[in-house]
Amino acid sequence: MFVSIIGTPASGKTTFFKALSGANGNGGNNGHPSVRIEVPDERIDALTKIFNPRKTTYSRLDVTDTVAIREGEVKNETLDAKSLQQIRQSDAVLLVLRHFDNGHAADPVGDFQRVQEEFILADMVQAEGRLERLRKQNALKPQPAPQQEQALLELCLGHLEAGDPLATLNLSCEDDKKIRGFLFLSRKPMMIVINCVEERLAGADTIASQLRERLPGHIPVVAACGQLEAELAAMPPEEQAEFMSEYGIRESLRGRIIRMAYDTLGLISFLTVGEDECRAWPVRRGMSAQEAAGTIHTDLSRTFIRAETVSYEDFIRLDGFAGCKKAGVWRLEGKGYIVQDGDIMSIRAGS
Ligand SMILES: Nc1nc2c(ncn2[C@@H]2O[C@H](COP(=O)(O)OP(=O)(O)OP(=O)(O)O)[C@@H](O)[C@H]2O)c(=O)[nH]1
Ligand SMILES: [Mg+2]
Repeated sequence: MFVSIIGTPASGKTTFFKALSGANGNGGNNGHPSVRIEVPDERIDALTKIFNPRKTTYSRLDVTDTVAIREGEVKNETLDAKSLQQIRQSDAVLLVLRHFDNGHAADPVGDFQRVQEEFILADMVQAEGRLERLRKQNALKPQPAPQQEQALLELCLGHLEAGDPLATLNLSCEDDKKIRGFLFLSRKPMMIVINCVEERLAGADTIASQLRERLPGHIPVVAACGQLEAELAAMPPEEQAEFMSEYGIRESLRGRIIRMAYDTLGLISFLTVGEDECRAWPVRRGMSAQEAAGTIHTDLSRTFIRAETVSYEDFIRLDGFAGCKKAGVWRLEGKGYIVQDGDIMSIRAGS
């Protein structure tokens, strides 16, 4: 899963990136604007103690810093096509809104609206370009699939022209899949961080509720002080607790963002265990056992027979697989089984 940090110039994107990557802390970024964060998971910690595997692997979230979206940039797509492309390719975006003065007064709500407008404009350009080709093609030689695509894009364009982001357009699952290929910006799952100076942190709730009134659908909003969080992330772990209590930070930003990202992306984790490896695998909620097997290895999806399944809670409560079998909670699930968060699975596959 791939999250891009975006925002207006000097809003604190790189500062938050450092807070998330632990700047000097884990040496993760080394000046590279992309970092892989491990998702803490107490279940994996506990299973590692039980199985003592050669390797422990947590779920990971890839976070990438971007250069600013500057006025005009997105519209004519001349200046920074690269960063635009990066946003298009990401699974979700984390929008940083500046709520500290830096010569220009802070206007987080206005900034949100400007970013949203730029996304809508860029999507209009994209939809119009494709529609132009489709209309010509359909006028010459009408065929069902391109005609359906034209109708769908016209629906999208109408929505955009009314000033609404595509995130608020209700589509059938099938149509949703079809338009994913266009990588529309205004349909990307979004999370928001209001970047406050310390003394504004307490008042940030007002901004958050003003924003929520303008937000389409469910966009989570949190407030944080980027500078404090970046300092915190760069500290040795033994100093972090004291710093956090001194500044009233209850949970590190990294933990909050990871939870928000899981929520926004609709992710859950299933687990695999053994002497070789204990591992958490992130999958989308609603995924079938067969699809989930494919995230381990594409071949496993093709050759899938059954998934040996037990919930983490049962596994702990009943003291392992033997206890689960005895209690009748150890299951052999078929292809269509919908994977649940915390399922411990072992895939039986043919050749
Ligand atoms: N007062 C205050 N300043 C901050 C905070 N976060 C970032 N800054 C300052 O704002 C400036 C820009 O921060 P960056 O993190 O580089 O912002 P950016 O969005 O990455 O900037 P560009 O990549 O140039 O668009 C720096 O001088 C930071 O020190 C904050 O929470 N409070
Ligand atoms: Mg930057």
